Amino acid sequence: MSPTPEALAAARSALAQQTIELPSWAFGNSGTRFKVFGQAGVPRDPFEKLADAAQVHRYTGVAPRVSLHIPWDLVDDYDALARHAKDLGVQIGAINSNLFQDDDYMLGSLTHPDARVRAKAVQHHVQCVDVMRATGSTDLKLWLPDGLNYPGQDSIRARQDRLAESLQEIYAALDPEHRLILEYKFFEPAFYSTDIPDWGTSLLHCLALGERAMVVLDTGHHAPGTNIEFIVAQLLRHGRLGAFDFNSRFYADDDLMVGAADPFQLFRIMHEIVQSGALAPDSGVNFMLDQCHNIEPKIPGQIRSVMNVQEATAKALLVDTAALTAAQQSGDVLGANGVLMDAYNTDVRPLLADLRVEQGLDADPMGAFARSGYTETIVAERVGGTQAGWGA
Ligand code: LRH
Ligand code: MN
Ligand code: MN
Repeated sequence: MSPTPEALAAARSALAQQTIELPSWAFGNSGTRFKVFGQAGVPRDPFEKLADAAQVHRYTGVAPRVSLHIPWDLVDDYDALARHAKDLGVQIGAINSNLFQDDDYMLGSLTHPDARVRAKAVQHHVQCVDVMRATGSTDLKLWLPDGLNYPGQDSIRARQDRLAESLQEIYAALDPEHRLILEYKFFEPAFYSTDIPDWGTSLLHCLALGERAMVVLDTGHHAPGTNIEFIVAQLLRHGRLGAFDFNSRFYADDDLMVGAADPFQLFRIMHEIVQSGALAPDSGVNFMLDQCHNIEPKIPGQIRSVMNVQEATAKALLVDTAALTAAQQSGDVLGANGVLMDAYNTDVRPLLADLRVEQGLDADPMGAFARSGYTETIVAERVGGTQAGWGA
């Protein structure tokens, strides 16, 4: 069944309000632990990363914020960086701390048995809060690489106690308008036991911290087969879904383009979002990308990811909620599933093309960017681009 004109109009106005945040590290050279591939024209500093991110916003109209990763995006003057962002028509989004590239953190950072190492890791976040003040960012994002490789290596329970204490110190350093958003991941770099392996652990720490602590769900951070939309629904019920790190995975934390591996999963996630009213700009859910890979050109890779999020969102908005609820209430299993699949199988590309034209954008962001000549310009002008961070 095709959607009614009213349903299309409602979807269009919701889509017009959607925003997606880009990661600065998507624009630098990156790769795997085997090899970082260099690409011509990649940014040489955070200012150029913002310039590239602004291109994604220019052609999609929905990506006005850029997350920074500290110290990958270290600059002398964050006020100047924020002004530069503003001049480019974007703003600084979440500030990501980095606890995974310092020798002192080999056995842990916020959970380390040595109080001096924990204090150093806490202090790093205090510096990140200064960056937030200078840039106007409101989200401090933490991902904890801490964990154990071997049973008995440290006390699992004592590490949770140390983590709770360290997080409290960080939370206390925030300003009232700041949030702490806490990411989880079930493995890597630790292989036996990870200190924040799952949404439950992240949520428990957030609940202990206070109302401005929220969970971050990175779609690549779960065991294969995990029902991610269930987690989304549960966190939304408790008002604790702070943000997504969207990307795709086939095997591990692959960080591939969003919606490339499993567009149906992305649709199911966005269905939960739409059903809970969490798409609204004031819902508190920050739709971020954490997509960063090594073989595709960076800016078009981000444009594709943004468009894939928009397509999944559009399909979720086209679910006939009244028909779905009626089918669910009457126990019509096939009917309910059919309503959902009808929406998923709708070609929403014309709807999104119309929306772009209405907003004064090109209907085809990939084509418009390719024709703009920006790639040729940066390839000619930039020599010696930086790495995204890994292996730097
Ligand atoms: C960890 C992670 C986290 C980091 C990013 C670079 O795997 O998802 O969000 O900050 O990768
Ligand atoms: Mn992530
Ligand atoms: Mn990750």
